[in-house]
Amino acid sequence: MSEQNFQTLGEFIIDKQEDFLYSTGELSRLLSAIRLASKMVNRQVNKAGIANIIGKVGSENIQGEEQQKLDVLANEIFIEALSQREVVCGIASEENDDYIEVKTGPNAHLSKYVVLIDPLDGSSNIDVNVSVGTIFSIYRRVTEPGTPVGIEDFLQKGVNQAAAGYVVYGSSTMIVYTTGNGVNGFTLDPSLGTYYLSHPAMKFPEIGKIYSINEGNYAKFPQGVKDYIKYCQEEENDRPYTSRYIGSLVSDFHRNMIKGGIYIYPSTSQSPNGKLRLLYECNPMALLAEQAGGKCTDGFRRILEIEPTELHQRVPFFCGTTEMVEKVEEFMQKYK
Ligand code: P6P
Repeated sequence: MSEQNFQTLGEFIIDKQEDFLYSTGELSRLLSAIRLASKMVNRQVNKAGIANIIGKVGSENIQGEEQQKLDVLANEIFIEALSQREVVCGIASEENDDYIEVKTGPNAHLSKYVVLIDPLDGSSNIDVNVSVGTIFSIYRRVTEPGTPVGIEDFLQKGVNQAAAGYVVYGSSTMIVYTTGNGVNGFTLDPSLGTYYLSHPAMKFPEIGKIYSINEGNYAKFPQGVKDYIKYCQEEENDRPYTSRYIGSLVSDFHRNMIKGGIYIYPSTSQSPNGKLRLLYECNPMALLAEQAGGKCTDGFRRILEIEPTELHQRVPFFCGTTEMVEKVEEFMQKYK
C-alpha cells in the first residue's frame, strides 16, 4: 500500500478527538505540540555525532546525573513547544528540580492539562549511538483553572493519566501513545517530516520469552529477583528465555511490547526504591503496558495505584507480558 494511504498522526489525533470526554480540542493540540517537539529533537539526535552538542555541559540534574548537552536541548525543546502554545498550565521534567508554572500568555493558566516528561531517557547511550527516547505523561489539573498550578496537579496516581506515550529515536523514529483507548504506534518519514500509523492497536503477545534486566547488579537484587533470573535461565519447558538489555527503557519496553517480554528495574541493596522515577517513567509506561494487555507492578503493587509523594520519587519496576510479571511476583511473594 503506498504511503499516502496510511493515516497520518495529525489525522489520527483529529479522528480520535471525539473519544475525549467533553473534547475541546485542547488535548489534540497538546499531542500536536509533542509531535512537533519530537521532530525537532529527532533532528538533533540524528546529528549528535557530528554537531558540537555531544558530550557534557558540566552541569548535573537533580538525579546527580551529568547532563549531556542533548538532554538539556531536548528539555528546552519540549518545554518551549508546550509553553508557547499555551496547551498546558504546568510542566515537570526529569531535568528540572521543581515543576514549571506556564505563564507565557493570558490563556496558559486556563489550560486544563499538565505534562510530566523525561525529555531524553537513556541519554548515557547518546555518545555510543544507541537508541534513546522521550517519555511523556499527561494529566488533567486538579486545581481550579485560572489559579496557579500546584504540586497536587503533578502528584496524581498514574491511573488518572489522560494520556501517556513515548518517542523512540531508533533505527526509525516512532511515537507510541495512548489516551485510554488502546496503544497506537506512528513511524516518522523523515523525508516528509510526517508520522504515519504503522502499528495500530499494539498488544503484548500472550507469551513472552525475553527478560530485560541489568544482571551486573545480580548480587544486589532481592532474593525473589535472583530466583526469577535463575528460572529464566533453566533448561525446562519453553526456557531458557533470551536476555536482552539495551540500557534504554523506551527501547527495551518497545521491543518487549512487540515481541513479548519483561523489563525489570528492581530495588537493590544500594537503591531500595530502584532507579526509575514513578511520575515520568513508570506511570506512563505502566499505562501503555496495561492498555496493551500487559501488567506493571513494583513487585507487589500495581504501579498505577501508587500514591505519589514526591516529584522525583523512584519505585521498583516490573513491566511487560502479564504472565511473566505474575511469575516474578510469585517469587517476590515468597520473601515478602
Ligand atoms: P542501568 C536510563 O538512564 C534509564 O533510566 C533507563 O532508560 C534504563 O533502562 C536504565 O536507566 C539503565 O540503568 O543502571 O542498568 O545502567
